[in-house]
Amino acid sequence: MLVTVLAGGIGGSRFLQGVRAVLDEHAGTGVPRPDAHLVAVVNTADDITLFGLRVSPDLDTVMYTLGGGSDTERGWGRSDETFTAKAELAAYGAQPDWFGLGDRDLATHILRTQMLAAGYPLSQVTEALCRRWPLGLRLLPMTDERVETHVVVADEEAPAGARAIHFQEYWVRLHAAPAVREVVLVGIEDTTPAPGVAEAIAEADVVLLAPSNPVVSIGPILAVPGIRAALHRRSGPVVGISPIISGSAVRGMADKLLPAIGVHTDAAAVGLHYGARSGGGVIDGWLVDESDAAGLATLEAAGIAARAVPLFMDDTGASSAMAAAALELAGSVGARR
Ligand code: FO1
Repeated sequence: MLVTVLAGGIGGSRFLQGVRAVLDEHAGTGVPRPDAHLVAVVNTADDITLFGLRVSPDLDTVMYTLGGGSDTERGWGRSDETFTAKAELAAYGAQPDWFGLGDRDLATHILRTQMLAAGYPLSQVTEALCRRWPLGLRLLPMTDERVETHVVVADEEAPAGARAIHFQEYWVRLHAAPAVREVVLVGIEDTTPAPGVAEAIAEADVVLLAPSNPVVSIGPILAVPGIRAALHRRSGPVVGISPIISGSAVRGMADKLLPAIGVHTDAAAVGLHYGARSGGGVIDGWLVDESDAAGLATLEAAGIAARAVPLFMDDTGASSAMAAAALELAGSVGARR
C-alpha cells in the first residue's frame, strides 16, 4: 500500500510518525507490512540562506524527527544541540542573530550548500542527507527550484507603508505578531514538481494532506505548477486533516496567516478552502476534531466526506490514531468514479 503525504515541518512530522506507525504494522499485530510504502512531499518555501548556507527548515524537521535526531521539546533542530557558533557570530555583531542555527544543525546546512554548489539538485541532496537517518519513508522536496515565502507587513517608515520580509523573519524574529497584508511565494511560477513527486501523487493508494499550516506549508506545495493537476488526475482518494481544533491551531501557529488569505480560523472553513475534488478542489475527505462536529454537514454539502475524530497529537499514539482514521476515511471514500 503506497501512501503519499503532503506536509510542512513540525505538525507534519508528528503526523508522519503516526502514518509510519500505522503502515509499519497491521493494526496492532506488530507484523510489518512488507508492501507498505510512505512518501512525504515536503514544503521548501520556508528555505532561507543564512551566512551563505542554504537552510531547509521543513525538510530538516521531517528528517530529524522521523530519523530520531530531533529535539522533541523544541520540535525543530537537533537533539543535544549547542549554539556556540551562533554566539560567536553574534559576538561579531553579525546579522541575523535571531535564527537558532545549532552547531550540529550546521553540518546539515554546510553539506547541503556544498552539494547544491556542486550542482546537485535539492532532491538528490535530500536523498544523500537522509542516508544517515533511518526515516522509514522517502522524503521528497516539493520542488528542486528555489522558492521563498515572503510576507508583506505594515511599516510606517517604508515607502508604500508596507514591506516584504522573509517568512522566517516574520515567524522567528517577529513571532508571527504583525498583521500580514499578503503572502508572496517568490519564484513559485518558475518551479516544477521535484523528481518523483508527480509519480508519488499519481501512484499512491491514498494521498493525505497533513495538519500543517494551510497558507505557508500546504499552500506552497499546492501552488507548485502541476501538483494540483496531479491531485485532480489521480483516481484514488485525497484526504486532509484539519490543523485547526475548535478555532485555534493544534500546534505552533497553524492558524496564523489564514486571515491573509481570507479563510476563517475554523476546521470546516479550511476544508472548504481546499475544496472538494468533485468541485475543482483537492480533497475528497476531511477530518475534523470532535469539538468541530458542527461543521460536518457543511462539508458534506460541499461534496467533502467528513468525520469528527480526536485530533490532538500529544503523542505518537494519538497521531497513529489520527492516521488510522484518515486512512479509514480514505477507504470509505474509495476511488473516484
Ligand atoms: N523556529 C523558531 O521559532 N526559532 C528558531 O530559532 C528556529 C531555528 C530553526 C533552525 C533550523 C530549522 O530547521 C528550523 C528552525 N526553526 C526555528 C523552525 C522553523 O522556523 C519553522 O519550524 C518552520 O520554518 C515552519 O514550519
